[in-house]
Amino acid sequence: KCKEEYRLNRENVYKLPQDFLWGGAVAAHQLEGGWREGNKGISVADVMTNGANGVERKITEGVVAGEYYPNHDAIDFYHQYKADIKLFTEMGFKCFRTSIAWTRIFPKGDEKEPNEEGLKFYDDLFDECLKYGIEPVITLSHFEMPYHLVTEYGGWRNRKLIDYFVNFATTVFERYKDKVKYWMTFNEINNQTDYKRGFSIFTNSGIIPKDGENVEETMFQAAHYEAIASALAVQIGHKINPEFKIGAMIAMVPLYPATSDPKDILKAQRAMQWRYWLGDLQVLGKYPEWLLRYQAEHHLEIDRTLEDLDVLQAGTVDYLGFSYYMSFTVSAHGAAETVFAYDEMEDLVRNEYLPASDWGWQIDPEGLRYAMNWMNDRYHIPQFIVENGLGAIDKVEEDGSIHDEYRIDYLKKHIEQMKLAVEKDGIELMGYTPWGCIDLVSAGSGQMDKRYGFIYVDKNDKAEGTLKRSRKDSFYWYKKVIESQGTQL
Ligand code: BGP
Repeated sequence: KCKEEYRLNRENVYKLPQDFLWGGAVAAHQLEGGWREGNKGISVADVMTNGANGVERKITEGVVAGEYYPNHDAIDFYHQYKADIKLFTEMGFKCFRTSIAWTRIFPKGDEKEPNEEGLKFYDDLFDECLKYGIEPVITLSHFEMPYHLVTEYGGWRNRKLIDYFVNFATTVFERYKDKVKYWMTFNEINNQTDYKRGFSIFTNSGIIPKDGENVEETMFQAAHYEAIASALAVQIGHKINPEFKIGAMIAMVPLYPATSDPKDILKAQRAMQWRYWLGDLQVLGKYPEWLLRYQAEHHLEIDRTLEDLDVLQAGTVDYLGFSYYMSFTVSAHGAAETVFAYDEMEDLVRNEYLPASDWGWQIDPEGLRYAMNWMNDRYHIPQFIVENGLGAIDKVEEDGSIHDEYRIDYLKKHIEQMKLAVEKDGIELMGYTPWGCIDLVSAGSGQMDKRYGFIYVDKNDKAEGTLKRSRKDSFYWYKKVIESQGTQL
């Protein structure tokens, strides 16, 4: 049957489908603001330290008086979303990816009854999108879990979190079942495999390491519970509306061997396995063999029941959402020049063939095609590029214009490779939503200066600015790209 469908749809297989989801992506805590409005509770993102100048961000014990947290008011999307969606419409968006702030629905995370004001906000937001024919694409958990779940339960190291997440997921699936079709469970769920950089484990799992704790074991435990919660949500979602498409969301950064030395090749292969086993849990519904052996060898005690393994099998995702910004290169001979303070297992080196952004992210459009093929060979399910883009400092000219040709160049080259992956390699791709389609607070730094948008927002790191929105050159460019179905780049 599958073959038959493939043959019948052949005409569409090798080009972007007519209903291709062009759009843009954001996350609630990075643009909404209104952090205490509508009975919203405090999320981990609301109490994170600043990460300017490469300092690692941490979850603090509450809000420090006198500190400024840009995400508390962010770009005020909470109040200005109607005008912003109008701008998205002007660009021709077919979809809009955002997240539901868990703390708007369950302010502390462990309540039984949801907060009606929060539910109403997203009703209005989705209605506004649908009014213009824009499909909402919704992430359930995007680095913004309730802070109370961290202080009271220790974050995702606690099995109880599964119930709280499932309650949250069920509530919003029920409420928006006729408004939202595309969902993702956890944003960049695999970031935490890089647990030695604390930021990823704080944001993904709300884990504040305790003295003497085996953080690796905690990471495996938290990730396991998240995978179970995700699998349960997939099953429940499909019951609530069989039309739902519920995806995984992984951070895709391909890891290349530095040379053809077989030692480099093995090291890069291992690094890929290490970063993507959470994809295996969500797409294949099972643990890879090497990981089970690794955990046993290191005497890591993971609470993992046979029933859990059945849940994983029964709750595999419909598609694979992923972010793509850059590639990494790995050497078995030690990192001569370290690119990031990173898990030493990966020993990253600079790739001499690739330029880098101002933040040191190595720009690699062909890596996108490579990554899509790698994932397709492994998973054979539809893909969705839900983040891609260039973070840069933009300059506003005297007449108010913003000439961001560097951003256009970045996106153009990535779209070219995305099209080759579809047209030449036959990969089924659902859509493309560049990150931060409107300027917002950076997740890595917690600041405004690293901008991704087609739409400029007048606000700086010191909270100065009018919040006025203006169209960058990339705005007009992307509008044409969508209009021409990606043929005019
Ligand atoms: C991804 C996150 C986003 C986003 C993006 C850019 O990891 O899913 O939330 O912020 O990266 O990162 P940054 O904001 O650090 O430039």
